[in-house]
Amino acid sequence: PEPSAMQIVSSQCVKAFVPRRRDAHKGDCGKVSIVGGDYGMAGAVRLAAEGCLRSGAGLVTVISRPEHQLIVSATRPELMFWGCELVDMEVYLKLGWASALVIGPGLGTGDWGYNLLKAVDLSDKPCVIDADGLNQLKGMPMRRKDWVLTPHPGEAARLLGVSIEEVEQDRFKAIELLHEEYGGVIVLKGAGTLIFNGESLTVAPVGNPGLASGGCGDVLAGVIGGLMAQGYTGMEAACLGVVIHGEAADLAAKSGERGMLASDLMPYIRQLVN
Ligand code: NPW
Ligand code: AMP
Ligand code: MG
Repeated sequence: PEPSAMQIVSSQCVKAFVPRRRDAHKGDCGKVSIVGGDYGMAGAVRLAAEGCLRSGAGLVTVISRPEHQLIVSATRPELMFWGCELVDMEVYLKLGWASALVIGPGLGTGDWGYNLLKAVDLSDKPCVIDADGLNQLKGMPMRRKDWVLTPHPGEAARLLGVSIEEVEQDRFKAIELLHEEYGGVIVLKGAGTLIFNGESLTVAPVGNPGLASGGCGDVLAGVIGGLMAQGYTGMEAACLGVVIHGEAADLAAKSGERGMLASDLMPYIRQLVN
């Protein structure tokens, strides 16, 4: 894409939100299944799921290791939970129930995560692929129009088989190559996040170094998935999601960038989608 044709999204676009319909019910505000959280990374899927709820999704189910039920349900009882040891029919039912899927936060790079990613692909639902979902994607013959991939420069480098420095030296080239290879909408994260769907290239000059802490990217994946489930296209959800996430960080940074946590974004995400 030509950098000169780049559009800029900022806080203006979050004003696009209209109030919920007065007769809305949870079933028509979007259902999302969020898949991830291998051993040691329950927090990633838990944060993505709360980001998703705070973006306005009506119902959110976490699919994770059975051992993670207590921590997820006890710390956010609004979430539903399905413990997955092996990918069986129940997992396909939980994926089929959703209007959009998010896979990757804390998914891990082992067989458990690989099999879940294959199940998400078979389910044929609009989806967000983040974190270890992207690491697992490398080498899989998958390419879709209706997915949003959210790599940070490290994940982008792995997907392209180049160094992080090469990605950062020419982020426009990197996002173009990622789109060529994988299709859909690519969100190349980092200061000045780029978003590209093969036609239009957008930059989001939002957010701040307070976001440079574990879990912030997981929240973004949940927000984008929540917006897709509420009817936004992948490109709309990616642009809106990145702006909401970055603006939330800018509001949270009023108490300081250093020491900001992914959880600190939640109340501001809610504020920005209303
Ligand atoms: P370097 O060499 O350190 O400078 P990984 P991860 C690079 C889960 N999490 N600009 C960075 O470079 C995730 O969801 C769980 C440039 C490094 O090489 C994943 O499933 C949490 N370089 C899993 O952990 C909270 C950048 O990328 C590499 C960059 C692994 O994800 C944390 C790091 O990436 C985490 O979210 C930038 N802007 N950003 C939990 N609470 O459960 C990154 N890099 O190896 O894919 O590790 O991103 O931590
Ligand atoms: P992850 O590396 O997956 O946890 O994602 C980190 C999130 O924080 C992404 O949305 C990045 O774009 C954002 N982020 C990290 N550092 C900065 C920064 N210095 N300025 C703006 N956004 C950032
Ligand atoms: Mg991440």
